[in-house]
Amino acid sequence: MTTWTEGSVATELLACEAERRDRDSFADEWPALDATTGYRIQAETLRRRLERGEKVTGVKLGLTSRAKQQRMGIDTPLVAWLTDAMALGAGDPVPQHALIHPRIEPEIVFVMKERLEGPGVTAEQALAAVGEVRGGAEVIDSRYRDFKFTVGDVLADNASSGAYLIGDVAVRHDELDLAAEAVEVVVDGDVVHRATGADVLGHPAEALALAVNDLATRGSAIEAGWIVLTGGMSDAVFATPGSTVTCRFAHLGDVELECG
Ligand code: 0L1
Ligand code: MG
Repeated sequence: MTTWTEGSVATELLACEAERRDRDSFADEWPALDATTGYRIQAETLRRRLERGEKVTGVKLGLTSRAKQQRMGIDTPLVAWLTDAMALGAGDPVPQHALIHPRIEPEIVFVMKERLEGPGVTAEQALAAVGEVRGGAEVIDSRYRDFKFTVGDVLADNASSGAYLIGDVAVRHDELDLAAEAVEVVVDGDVVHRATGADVLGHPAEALALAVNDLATRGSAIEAGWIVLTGGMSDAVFATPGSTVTCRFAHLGDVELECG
């Protein structure tokens, strides 16, 4: 049996990503891989991403809605990193050539106008640091077979990061009732999921506060200009090649992805 270390798990997960290879959870081979260890491995994979030239563009939360928690069987919200290598532009298709088994989920996105540093940040204080609110779509991917993982596994795997697309409609947070903002996930014309901002921890600003307070425990903050994906509002849908997935927000416009 392989004896895993934080460094060798980081190497393995980045190799799986580069080779589009999935693998089993580490649970059987390293039962002690808990959330704390997962975050340390995540920090090491970020260090290696930056070393190869990627730039941090922001932060993503995961498992902030009941729909996502129930699907993945984990009820702990996750915090992870976004880099410029994950950013998609309008009209870009899902990068199937680089991903293993991508799925798409709708997200409420904050663009930060001010630096935010925990601990002790409330949702109200967090919202005051937000410049713009946008709709978004995250293309999640997992290096674990069938997206089967423990909390330590998924944190080590940067919370299933893949790619993300931000919509082109921007509003100020005080122009919109964010808890009431509705989204439909439409696959080839059929609505398959519906959710609202309230599905994200009651209000997406609660997710932002959670992220910044959690990052503070590891000595990090959220910088001005960064984006924050507040977590899948609904369950994700498979990015089946040939299909089109639209995250249709009530006031934040359509965020559409061709699945390649
Ligand atoms: O694979 C997953 O679903 C874990 C990451 C969760 C992403 C999200 O809830 O936004
Ligand atoms: Mg997400």
